Amino acid sequence: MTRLIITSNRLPVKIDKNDDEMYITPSAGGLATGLKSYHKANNSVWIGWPGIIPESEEEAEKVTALVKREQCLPVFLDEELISNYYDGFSNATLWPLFHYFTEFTEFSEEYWEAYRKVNERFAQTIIDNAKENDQVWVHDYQLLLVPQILRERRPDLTIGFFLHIPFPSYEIIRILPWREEIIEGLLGADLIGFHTYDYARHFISSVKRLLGHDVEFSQIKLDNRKVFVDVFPMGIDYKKFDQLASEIQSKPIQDRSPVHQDIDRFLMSMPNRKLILSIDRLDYTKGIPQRLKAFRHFLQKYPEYLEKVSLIMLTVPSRTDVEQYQNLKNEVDILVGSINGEFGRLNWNPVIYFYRSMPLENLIELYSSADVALLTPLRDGMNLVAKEYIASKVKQRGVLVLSEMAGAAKELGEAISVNPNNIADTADAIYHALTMDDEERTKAMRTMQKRIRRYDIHKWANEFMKSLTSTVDKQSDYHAR
Ligand code: GDG
Repeated sequence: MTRLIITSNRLPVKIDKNDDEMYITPSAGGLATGLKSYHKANNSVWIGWPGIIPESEEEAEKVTALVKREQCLPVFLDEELISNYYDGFSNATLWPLFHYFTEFTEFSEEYWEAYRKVNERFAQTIIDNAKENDQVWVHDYQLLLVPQILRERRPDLTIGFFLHIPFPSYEIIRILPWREEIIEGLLGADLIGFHTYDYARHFISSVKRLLGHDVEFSQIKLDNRKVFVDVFPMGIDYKKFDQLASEIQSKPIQDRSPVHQDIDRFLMSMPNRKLILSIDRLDYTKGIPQRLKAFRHFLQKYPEYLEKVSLIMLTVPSRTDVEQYQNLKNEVDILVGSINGEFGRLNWNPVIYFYRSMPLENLIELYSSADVALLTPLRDGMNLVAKEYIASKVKQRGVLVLSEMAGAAKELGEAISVNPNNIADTADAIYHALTMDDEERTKAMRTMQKRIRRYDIHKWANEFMKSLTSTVDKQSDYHAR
């Protein structure tokens, strides 16, 4: 029986330490929560970093024992590797470059060496634990070199790779000093998956131009095998959001959580009060300053909404050791302060700003209460928040304003689409969302719900795995010719 090994930078669980006691908690984030049920149901093994640096052999053994109960195996990293591989090459080189932020992209041999070393360590852990003919599913930009290392040392394995962020155009990727190594790393896979057709197209064009391989119908022809490239737009656990949102909404007001009661009080304190919601990691790709400027423009242009509308902005701390993230935090703090200072009243803040994460229950309360979701990334591989908002709108009372730069925009044509760099247009889109008639709003939401419900996270994982499995036969046809 072939088994599946999943690997990603982070495990779906993380280990924390309180005094001397270690405990295990689920990791947040779309990939972890989404794939976890697939992982459990299919008896796979998940290999990744457990989120802690053990201080002794004994501690490392404890961590291993704890994560093993969740069918996980740890890859340990020390402080220096985390700084150069994770904060460095992953988040100060690949992340900005792949999101078209060339001005933030750092090139450092030291980062690159650490990246190679960690990819090697992940691959070796997989090799040490893989049985003959196992399947391996590698995730995301932190592990681009893993497929090739596996291919060289364990050609018996079937290797799939999925990229969660955009793959940029050739003109961007060519800037990278290690561009050939990165593409060759990926070509170790049998199947490479992307969220959208455009990312797949950019990848194929880079393969042709940088390495000169022949490509026929999304199949890259190497000397002795083919690499299959395909599109798998990641979905969410639709049922979970739909069910939790129904439960939350049917609770009597007095039984609701404190956060939910605050939201209720806010909405009921004045007739026709409205809430606009945005949720994202505090990341420069998410277009947070542009969104705030658009909201300010909206308040200037449509003063009838003063005191009537607030923007609840949940920004989750992220990569706080990287300089650009610290600068962004300052910029956002200043903008929020200046908007609230300019327009606020004693009993009303235009922007309600949280810089922290919240439990899922509160997230769903926010989704289900918000009249508008304003999601305006400058670049985003997919954007699962948009899909979660849609799934939580059990009564279809909500409008999605979505950046055309998010991968999700390709599937959500009924959303109000904006170019997030166009501040005036985004302000008008907010107005349009708030004034949309009931029928139009319900129809758009229903159509999007139908689509997102059908292609959910389970379907996504199953389709990818089905495709990966089918590459085995296709490869042997290729050999036979
Ligand atoms: C990358 C790509 C791609 C957020 N705040 C809280 C919280 N979240 C959860 C959301 C959602 C996830 O985090 C965020 O997912 P996104 O897709 O929106 O964005 P990234 O983190 O940038 O993810 C992205 C994704 O990978 C998957 O391929 O879509 O383009 O950049 O699930 O619900 N969860 C909780 N509290 C919070 O405060 N519990």
